Amino acid sequence: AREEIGPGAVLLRGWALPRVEDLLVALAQVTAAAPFRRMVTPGGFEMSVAMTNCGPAGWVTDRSGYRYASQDPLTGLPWPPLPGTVRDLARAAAAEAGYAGFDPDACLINQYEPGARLTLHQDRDERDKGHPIVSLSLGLPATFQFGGLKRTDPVRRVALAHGDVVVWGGPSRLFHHGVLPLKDGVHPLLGARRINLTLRRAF
Ligand code: MD3
Ligand code: FE
Repeated sequence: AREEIGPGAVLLRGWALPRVEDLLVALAQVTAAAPFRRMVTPGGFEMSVAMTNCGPAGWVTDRSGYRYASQDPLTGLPWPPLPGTVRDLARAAAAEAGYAGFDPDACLINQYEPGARLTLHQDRDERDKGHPIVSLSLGLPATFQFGGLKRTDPVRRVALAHGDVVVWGGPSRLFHHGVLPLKDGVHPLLGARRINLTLRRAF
C-alpha cells in the first residue's frame, strides 16, 4: 500500500508492523540510556511532546535555539547508537518511496501523551534539505496535518496509525506540518501514548 499524499510524500500504511517487536526492544534500549524529556523552546515554553534521540545527531531545543547536537545535554554523553533495525527500516522505506541511498544520522523520538501536540512548523535545522525524512508511528493514532511552503497554505489532514511510515522528500520536504492534540486512549502495546520516530540526515 503506497499512497502519494503530497508531491514527493509517500504514505506506507502498516509498513513497520512486521518489525514492531524489534522496534520496541530498540526503543527500550534507547530510552534506558537517554530518557524522554520535555525540552524548552527558545521562547521559554516547555513542549507538550517529550523527546529523546539516538544516532550521531540529536535534535535539541533550549533557550538558545533549535539545533542538532552530538551529545545528550542531560548526561553529557553521546546519544545512544542508531539501532540497526531502525536504520534498516528507514532505508527500506525511503527506497520504496523512491529515495534510494538515504543514510540517516539522526533519529528523533517523540512521545505524545493525550493532549500533546506539535504546532505547524517546518523542519529546517538540517544542513542539506535535499535528503528525505522518514517518520514511523507507533501506539495511539494521531491526526497529522501538512500544508505547503507558506504557513498560510491550505492544510490537509492525514490519520496516522500504529505501524504507518511516511516518507517526505522532494517538494514536500519543506512543507509546514504538525500533529493535532492526541486523543485519549490506550494502545495494547504502548499504553496511553503515541511514539513517532523521525529519521533525518542532519549533518
Ligand atoms: C512533512 N514530528 O519532529 S513526523 C518533528 O509525528 C515532527 O512527531 C511529527 O514533525 C510527529 O519535527 C511528524 C513527519 C514529518 C516530518 C517532517 C516533515 C512530516 C513532514 C517535513 C515536511 C513535511
Ligand atoms: Fe517536523
